[in-house]
Amino acid sequence: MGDGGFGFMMEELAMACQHKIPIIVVIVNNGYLSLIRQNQRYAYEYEYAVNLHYDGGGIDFVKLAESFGAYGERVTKPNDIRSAFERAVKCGKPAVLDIIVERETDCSMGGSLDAVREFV
Ligand SMILES: Cc1ncc(C[n+]2csc(CCOP(=O)(O)OP(=O)(O)O)c2C)c(N)n1
Ligand SMILES: [Mg+2]
Repeated sequence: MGDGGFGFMMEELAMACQHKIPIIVVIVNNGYLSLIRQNQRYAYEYEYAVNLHYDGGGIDFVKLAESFGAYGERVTKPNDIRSAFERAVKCGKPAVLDIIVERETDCSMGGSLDAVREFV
């Protein structure tokens, strides 16, 4: 899920820890509410209240995971994703992989299926 989306429901991680349910949360972390950022930029030509880095310092999802009693790991290189995922599987408890991605890559989007715009 996105970093913003994880913020909407991160308390569920505490529930998973309490009940020892070894889910793995993979965060695609661009430091933005990017769907909203894109919509603002392309539909309204402004950008407002969508930056989750808070003046350069983002939420530390690894520490957050650890504070709940879960396993946490940050990944910054694509080649490290597989081994991080293997460690998350092996740890036997709820885990969060905080995968850092490019901040302003645009995704396909549109107001209807036949009006989806691709950003290459
Ligand atoms: C509870 C809730 N609040 C607001 C929204 C509106 N919303 C849809 S996508 C989005 C941004 C999500 O950001 P992120 O999860 O970081 O994904 P990104 O687009 O950056 O990949 C928001 C706020 C929502 N879907 N659900
Ligand atoms: Mg995001």
